[in-house]
Amino acid sequence: LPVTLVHAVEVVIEADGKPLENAVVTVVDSDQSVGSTSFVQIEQRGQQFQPRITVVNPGSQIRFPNRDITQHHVYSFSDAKVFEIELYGGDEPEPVLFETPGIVALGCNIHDWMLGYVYVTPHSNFGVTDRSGKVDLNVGDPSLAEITVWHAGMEDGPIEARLTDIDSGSDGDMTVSVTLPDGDPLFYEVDPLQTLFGEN
Ligand SMILES: [Cu+2]
Repeated sequence: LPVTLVHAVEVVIEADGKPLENAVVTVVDSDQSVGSTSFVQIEQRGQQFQPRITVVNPGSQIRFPNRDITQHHVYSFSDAKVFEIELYGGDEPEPVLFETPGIVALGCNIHDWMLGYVYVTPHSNFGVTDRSGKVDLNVGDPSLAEITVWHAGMEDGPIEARLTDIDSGSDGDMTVSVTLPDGDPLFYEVDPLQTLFGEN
């Protein structure tokens, strides 16, 4: 059997020269990898989706527990998943099944500013950038590895890049620059008064 060496690579995503949080980076596997299903949760806490970005493989289920005192009404009209959880409080609604690869935008009927995403990918190797724009990925041969990068503020779909084509920083980081025409829609502050009266 061939031996597959795995290399740890740190990828940095930036926009306008600044680190970009909440970007989804996937490794495009040439060997048709099949991801595994997971069972995760996206909380409604402080009148935000937490986390704002969740990445899963098809067949995964997501719970949407409400940790606030106020009720929420979570929905998506996206092609990859249409669903609605009507006004609910702290009780635990049924988990939602995500079967179709694609990008699912989450909203709340009550709180217009609440915005979140579920990114459903068939690839098993993915990550979401942290506040410093970084994500650690394991790849086979870095000179052959292809990645995709997506962020909610990007105008078109995910962009593709080869790790060899990416600027390599002085500390060995691979940096990908993306363009957000209208800024970062996921960088929003919750009204302090709303939080005061709405949060547990
Ligand atoms: Cu809400």
